[in-house]
Amino acid sequence: MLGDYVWMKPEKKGQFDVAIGAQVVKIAADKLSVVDDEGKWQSVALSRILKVMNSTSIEGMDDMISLGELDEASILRNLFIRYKNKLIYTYTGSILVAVNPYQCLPIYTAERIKLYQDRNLGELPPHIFAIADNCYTHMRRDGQDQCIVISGESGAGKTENTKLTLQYLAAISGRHSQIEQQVLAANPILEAFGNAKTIRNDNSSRFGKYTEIHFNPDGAIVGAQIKQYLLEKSRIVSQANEERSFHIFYSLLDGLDAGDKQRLDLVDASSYKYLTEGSTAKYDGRDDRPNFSDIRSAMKELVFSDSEISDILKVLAVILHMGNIEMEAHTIDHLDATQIPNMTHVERIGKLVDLEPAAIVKGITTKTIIIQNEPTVSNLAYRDAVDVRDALAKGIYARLFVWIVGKINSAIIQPEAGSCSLIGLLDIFGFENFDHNSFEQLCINFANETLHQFFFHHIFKLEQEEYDAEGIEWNHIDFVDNQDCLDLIGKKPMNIMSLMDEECMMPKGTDQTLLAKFNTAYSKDKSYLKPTRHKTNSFGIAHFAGEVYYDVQGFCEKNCDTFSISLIQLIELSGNKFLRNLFQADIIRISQNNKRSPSISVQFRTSLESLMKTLSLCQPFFVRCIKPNEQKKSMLFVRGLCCRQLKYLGMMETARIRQAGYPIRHAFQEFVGRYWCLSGLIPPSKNEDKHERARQICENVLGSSGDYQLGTCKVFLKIAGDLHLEQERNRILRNVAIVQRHIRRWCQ
Ligand code: AD9
Ligand code: MG
Repeated sequence: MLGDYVWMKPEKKGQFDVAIGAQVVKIAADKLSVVDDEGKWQSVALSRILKVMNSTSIEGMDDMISLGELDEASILRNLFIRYKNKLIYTYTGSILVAVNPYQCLPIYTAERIKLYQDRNLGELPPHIFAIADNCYTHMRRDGQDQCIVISGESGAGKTENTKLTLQYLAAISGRHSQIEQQVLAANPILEAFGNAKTIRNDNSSRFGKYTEIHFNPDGAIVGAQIKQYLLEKSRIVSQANEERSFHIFYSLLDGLDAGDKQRLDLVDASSYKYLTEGSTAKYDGRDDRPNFSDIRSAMKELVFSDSEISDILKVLAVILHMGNIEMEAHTIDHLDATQIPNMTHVERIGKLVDLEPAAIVKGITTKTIIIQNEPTVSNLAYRDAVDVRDALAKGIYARLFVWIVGKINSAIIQPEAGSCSLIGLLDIFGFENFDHNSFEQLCINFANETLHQFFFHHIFKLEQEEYDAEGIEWNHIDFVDNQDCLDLIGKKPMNIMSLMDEECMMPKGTDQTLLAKFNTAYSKDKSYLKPTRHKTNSFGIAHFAGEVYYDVQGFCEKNCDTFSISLIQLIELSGNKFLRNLFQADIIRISQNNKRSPSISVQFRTSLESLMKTLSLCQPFFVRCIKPNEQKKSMLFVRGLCCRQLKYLGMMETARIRQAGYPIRHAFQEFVGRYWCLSGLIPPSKNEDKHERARQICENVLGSSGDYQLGTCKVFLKIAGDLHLEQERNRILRNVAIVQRHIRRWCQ
């Protein structure tokens, strides 16, 4: 009918296959004119119209669960309609979906914080504050630890929502204590050292973070703990075009006063090779200078001593000078070697951390190996020397980052954490599938598979609870989760990660021999994809979020992460205690003749296992962040992009699990309003028992088909049941129209 909203098949084949909403504006014999959700006028054949839109989908709902039709199209449209109205938050039960607005909305004020305090979920419009408040209330009421798992792809808004949650918790538990200020002060430090500008996000977190906030029995914040995961240290030595290194370097160079700068022999960011690979030292929207004083004050708040701050600055300066050491290839006795023609930067490093320049040169241009208990020194070829220099810079920064997190933790830890309850906030990298994927993506995607399973089991449980609340009997549906994929990567014996570790131990292990082993070991594994003609050096994995191919180049080196003995020996020679301290564990390991530290994949798996154990003891809340466009623009919602994210964030699983049970649900009132004509010719009266009328309608039309069940508030329908009801309704309306036409003709 004119003015009706309908679902339409996508315009072209090959487009992402999700129906779009449209309003009918003109009706002709075999065509309809419609305006689709994107505002496009179209003249469409009737065959493109799928069905009339459920009333709940037209204006959108606060909670997806209240949508009468819960499928991919309606989930996507609901978010779109709300986003257009600047409603960026939407519930799916207690799961919060947050679409990045890319603009400051006036929804985070002190008044809003007050408004959301002590309110039930769903009482007020969806909001991150409501989730934070619910967590807090549950924790205080039940004494149970809570966690909020915030996920989404780069730039989707994880870190912003984490910060908002933290601010909310600090405000409502507010004692304005020093510890509260310290917990809040941790963030600017972590962002300075762990965040960077990337193509996807100007303030991208290059590490995963789990923050536990501890509360005493009165509900006041008494401490916190931060765990970090997998810092992207390769960023120290190279950045893609339009990207930067970690913010701290630019803040430091912009914010240091002239005296300090001179003491560290530093000049502008544009002079450092390690800072200019991406050709974007400056960019709109970021002022590095005031940022530096904020970082310093935050460090003071977290009791970093003056000498520690000074040592941190020295170490950062060392890294910058290191990148500027120029090297040249040459030969000694017909063998490849490397020389350093200009010693300026080497000398500067020597001065900063009290090292002999000659020792530095030896450390990065030669290699010491032990042959028959005798150390033997050989020269490194140019490329290898550059790699050693870069490894040293990366190794120093990675250890500095770990030290900083440890320092923050020592200031904010609650010594008697046992007597407290806690809320954990997980802000961790989303699923990644780039044109080129490597070892890091494998680790990140493994973490995402693990978290997906955790989420999946949770929504399954929620669905079960809805059926229980409505008194609906349903056979427990068999649902395949992603266990196979988890097994392949890191769980079953001889998994991908354990084969990688094995290869690290082999004297002749290479990336190629590793790939060959994978191909043999997993030839029959459905989740494993062999190299293709175009990707001969890669293997693929069928992840829950799609297939990803990983290039094995560099896998062994990245996984073993060995820091050469020569470099550790070089650090040992430094007169700077702070630097030596950063490498303490390595120095002890070498002195105990234990050459290997646990591989990166072992470390990552261990910390992931411990995280999952922690999360499983908490009541979880989930926040799924969506990036609506790639251009960081406000009010632009790209349907295909959002749909892809909804899929891999598992939001469509809610629909899938529903489809396996009773996917279509109507409140009795609404159901009777639409289908009353299927139970006689008398329209329902205001006070009539709608439950009884709904029962009559279902019995009349669906009989004992098993395509429906009546709950306490809703009718639950299978697709077939819904279709049958619609067909019957259409048939009756057609008949009524025919009768009306006859009557009109007879009256004329
Ligand atoms: V990454 O994986 O760390 O690269 P995140 O953390 O998911 O990513 P982030 O929270 O940093 O993304 O958000 C990216 C940018 O989007 C922010 O810098 C803000 O400019 C913008 N943003 C995100 N959420 C909001 C919001 N609720 N209100 C306003 C927002 N702006
Ligand atoms: Mg982030």
